[in-house]
Amino acid sequence: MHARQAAARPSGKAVHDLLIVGAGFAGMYMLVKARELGFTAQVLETGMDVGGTWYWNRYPGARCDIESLEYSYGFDEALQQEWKWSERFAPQPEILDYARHVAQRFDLKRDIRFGTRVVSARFDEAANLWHVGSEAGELFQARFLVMATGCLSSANLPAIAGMESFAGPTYHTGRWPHEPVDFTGQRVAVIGTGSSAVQSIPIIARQARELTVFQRTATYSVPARNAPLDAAYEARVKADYRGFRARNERMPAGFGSNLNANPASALEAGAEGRERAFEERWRQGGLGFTRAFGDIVLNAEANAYAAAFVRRKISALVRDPATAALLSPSQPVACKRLCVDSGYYETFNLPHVRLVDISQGGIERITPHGLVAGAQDYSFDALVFATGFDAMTGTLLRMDIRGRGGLALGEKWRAGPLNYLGLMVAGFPNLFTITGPGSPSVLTNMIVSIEQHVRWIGACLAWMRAQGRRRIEANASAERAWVGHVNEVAGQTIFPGCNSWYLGANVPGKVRVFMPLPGFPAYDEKCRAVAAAAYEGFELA
Ligand code: N01
Repeated sequence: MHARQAAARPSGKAVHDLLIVGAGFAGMYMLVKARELGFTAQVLETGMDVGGTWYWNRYPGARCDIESLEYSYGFDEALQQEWKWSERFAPQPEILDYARHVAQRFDLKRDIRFGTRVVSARFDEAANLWHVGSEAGELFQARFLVMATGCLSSANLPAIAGMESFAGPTYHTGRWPHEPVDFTGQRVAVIGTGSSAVQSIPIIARQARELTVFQRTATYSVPARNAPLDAAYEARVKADYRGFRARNERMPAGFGSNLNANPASALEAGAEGRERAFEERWRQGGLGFTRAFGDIVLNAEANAYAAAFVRRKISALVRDPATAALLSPSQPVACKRLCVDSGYYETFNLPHVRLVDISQGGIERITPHGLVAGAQDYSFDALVFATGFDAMTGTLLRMDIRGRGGLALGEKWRAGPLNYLGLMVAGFPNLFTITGPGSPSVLTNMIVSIEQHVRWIGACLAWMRAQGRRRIEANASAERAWVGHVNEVAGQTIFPGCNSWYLGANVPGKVRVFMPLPGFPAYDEKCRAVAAAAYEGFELA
């Protein structure tokens, strides 16, 4: 696979060097990187535009909870200098504009086929080629296949009896219509209280005549304190953007070097010290809340102090004590992904908003005019599923991916995802997953993890070309050891201690395995060491 050979096989012809599935931030940067290295690449994307998660998640109030100066590409100095964010936390339309800007700036769309859903991929051992099929029956071929399919891209729509019978419109937050949805004067129901619900509920409540929220598990949320982006802060960051990015990459979650993380233990701070620290973080807003002390996600007792603080805040914010109690979670804080809101708890003070506890029996059935839960009949005009995603593995497993000997990925992952570094799967040569399970991915700023993976894959492909290697595959024993390592690291945190989507617990029947790896810097170091040792843990041919 030489650049010169690549030039003789222009994109769009029979065999590409790379097929990249997905045109979100991962797929777009993978395309930039492939071109930079002189490889031909074709991106296949289900949607009709770039943006991935920001193309699909158009629900009211959708915005990023990583600060906008960080939730953006760092690979190109001119790009990061020229783009101007308007707010501390960017809203979805602005992030989508940014993705389109990147696509235009790097002329990406000529190598992206939109409206092309990949449904199958089969490795041809004799030819060292991946044969990839689309829903429309088209076939594509490439030497390498890169799954840039996102961690939260397969909507989780619960199978509730009577689903089809509801007479009004239904929506899923992750598949929101492209045309505006107006709930003015309507009775609306929202099922779910995760991040998407927490962001959309206050906005839907402003329009709806009546809003009923069906809650299975109460969620912790901290205020965003969103505001126009501070110009002086922006100037300071842009004066040394590279340094800022590098400092963020040394943070455990790949973001927030500006948050002054306190390494001290919450156990040693004393009651007053803890209250002061939590209060200060609450005032600042955002995910920096968990940086109040160094052990909030590591020690159950430290975590309990933080959790109790948020519960006290909920009691102070919500006037009706019964509603406040219902909104107060019992699991450790940040065990399920911490939410960041603008007026979530306060919304339940509005006279036309009510909260229904479905923690015991769930929803019994959907009816033509609403639903039945706890033997009670609820009526509404529109139904919003804010029920999340089949995270991390869902999108990959919905495709029929077959490696050596026709081995199906679904079969290989029957007991949970097995791979090495979250990047490659034994038995599936020349197939890379960007931010796959077993990598820090969803526990980090996704763009930091994406850029790290794309750099690693690009360097690996360039190295293989230089070495005359045509095939790379994770070694089965390296893979087993890696999955053990992920479990061990996760076991040292509070993360596996509740029914989160990190564990697949939100999808009925999904194997319960903790999928992401906590700790970006150590992981990045490991990936570098593997590459420096001629891709130790991989088999090359
Ligand atoms: O999904 P979720 P999400 N019956 O899985 C409930 C990212 N994100 O779309 O907790 C009744 O968190 C479920 O209940 P339970 C972020 O990483 C980021 O909100 O499983 N209820 C839960 O309350 C986030 O974590 C941003 O008991 C059912 C809710 O639905 C991730 O995406 C914004 C149910 C689902 O919550 C996913 O967030 C939005 C059923 N059958 C999303 N099934 C930002 O950047 C599920 N639920 C801010």
